[in-house]
Amino acid sequence: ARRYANYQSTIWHFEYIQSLQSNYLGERYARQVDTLKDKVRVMLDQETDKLSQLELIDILQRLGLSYHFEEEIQSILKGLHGNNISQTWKSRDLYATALEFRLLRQHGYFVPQETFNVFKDETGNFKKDTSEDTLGMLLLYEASYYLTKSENILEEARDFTIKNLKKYVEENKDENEVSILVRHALELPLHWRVPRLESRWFINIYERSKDMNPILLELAKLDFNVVQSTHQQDLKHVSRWWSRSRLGEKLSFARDRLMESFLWTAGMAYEPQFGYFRRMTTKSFSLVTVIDDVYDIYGTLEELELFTDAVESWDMDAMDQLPYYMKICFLALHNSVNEMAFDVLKDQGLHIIKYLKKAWADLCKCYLQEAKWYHSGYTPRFEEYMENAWISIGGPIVLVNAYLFVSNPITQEALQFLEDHPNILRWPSMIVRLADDLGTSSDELERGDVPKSIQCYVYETGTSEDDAGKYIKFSMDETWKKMNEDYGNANCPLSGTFFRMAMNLARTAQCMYQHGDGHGVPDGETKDRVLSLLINPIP
Ligand code: F3P
Ligand code: MN
Ligand code: MN
Ligand code: MN
Ligand code: MN
Repeated sequence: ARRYANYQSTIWHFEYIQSLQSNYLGERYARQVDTLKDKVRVMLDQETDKLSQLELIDILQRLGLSYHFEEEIQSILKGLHGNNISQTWKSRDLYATALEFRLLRQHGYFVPQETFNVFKDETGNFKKDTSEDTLGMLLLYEASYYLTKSENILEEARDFTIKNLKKYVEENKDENEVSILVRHALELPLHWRVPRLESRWFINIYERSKDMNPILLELAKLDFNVVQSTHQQDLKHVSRWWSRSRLGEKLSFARDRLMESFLWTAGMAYEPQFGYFRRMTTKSFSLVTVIDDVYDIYGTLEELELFTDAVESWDMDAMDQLPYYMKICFLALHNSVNEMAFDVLKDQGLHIIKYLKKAWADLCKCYLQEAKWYHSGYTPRFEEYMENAWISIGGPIVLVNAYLFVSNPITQEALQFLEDHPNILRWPSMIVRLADDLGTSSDELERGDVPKSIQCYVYETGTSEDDAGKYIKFSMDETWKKMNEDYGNANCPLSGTFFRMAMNLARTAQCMYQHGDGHGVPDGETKDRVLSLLINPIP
């Protein structure tokens, strides 16, 4: 007897997506953006006060504008990182020190955690009076999330600031500018937030700020709307592919989640120059979602073995043995992936099918492992589960996409590096897996599925579900520390762009599953996000 999941059908239909029309497409607005950009460039150039420079960079980042000024920002930060400039501008100011620390680390410059020792007293605790500096606390809090595993000063700073900021919120229940920022920060630190979503939120806050600069605000709104219009073009493109594939109707047991898939890719890279990445990777997310349902819900174990063999061999002959629904699924995958590879072959002269098919075969093998565990009633140990589950979540496939569809030239060295499952694939994928398990496992278990991380942990240790949930969150936090550490590591053939996309994948997962199953359930929080990021321009 086959299972069904009773997933809701999609709320974003083909006709609706194709009917989207933005006023912001075209030359007129692009020229306005350019004019405003020039004005901001002058601001960056003429600002000589160090602190004001950093504040401007921070605002530009939060408004989603910094991608226009990467060179200018790099050169300012590089200048600050040089040791021989005078440090008096920040002297003993926590706010300035923490802001500089965060921006430098974010851009890959190493700053030692001991920088914050000046704010501690003889007993090694953070000084009492620092806790009265709310903005300083807030910035130290944001900085502390760049910590690596062994950085205990930052760990202490994080505990200390969380405690004091919570107290501040308790005592300031009214909505003032600072308390809104503090509450938002305590919900999730900046370092863990999805950039595009954060910008949409921050533009509104900035509009009401007493320090608001009208040029920055105007550019932020305009740029948001212009970029949104390019997202809509991507969306229309990939929705034509989805509609032609007819996967949504042919595999009626599976999730039809094109829009949600696109939201993931915009979370990973929203900048207009990554349109090709978004289009291709939305296909991959949608295919992952369908194929995952084949393995988790509809397929019999025998069918799943055949499907896995077919993907591994990448051979059309293997299709003959598959049932009709799997033929549709296999050929859709085969055609889509081959077409992506054909693009690369045309544009770069490189033959990459071997790498893509390996990534898909790895994924299917891990799906099959879970299906076998489920059908035999086996509960793995936590580590044993994770060793398979960080791949079965689809992280590696998505990140291989992130490399292939952004890089020119693609290098053999990087491809081989990625094939060996390096940590740069592992850590973000683990975070996606753990976040997904927190958001989806109760439904999955009810329906019948392999035990997920929480259940494996409960089974292995005998703790309560509650404690297991805490342990999962703790593991996510520990994984962020490892990711922070890797980010500072230079000897890797992948670019800063790739690292940022990898971290954004983890951030997007934390956001998608923040209030339950944001990928599977289309009309909750996710619908609001789609509307505010992809559909409605900022007035
Ligand atoms: C595989 C799925 C998802 C996870 C999607 C996330 C990606 C591709 C980074 C949607 F389609 O959810 P699900 O909860 O069913 O995955 P699982 O691995 O738990 O079956
Ligand atoms: Mn359907
Ligand atoms: Mn699955
Ligand atoms: Mn699933
Ligand atoms: Mn799940």
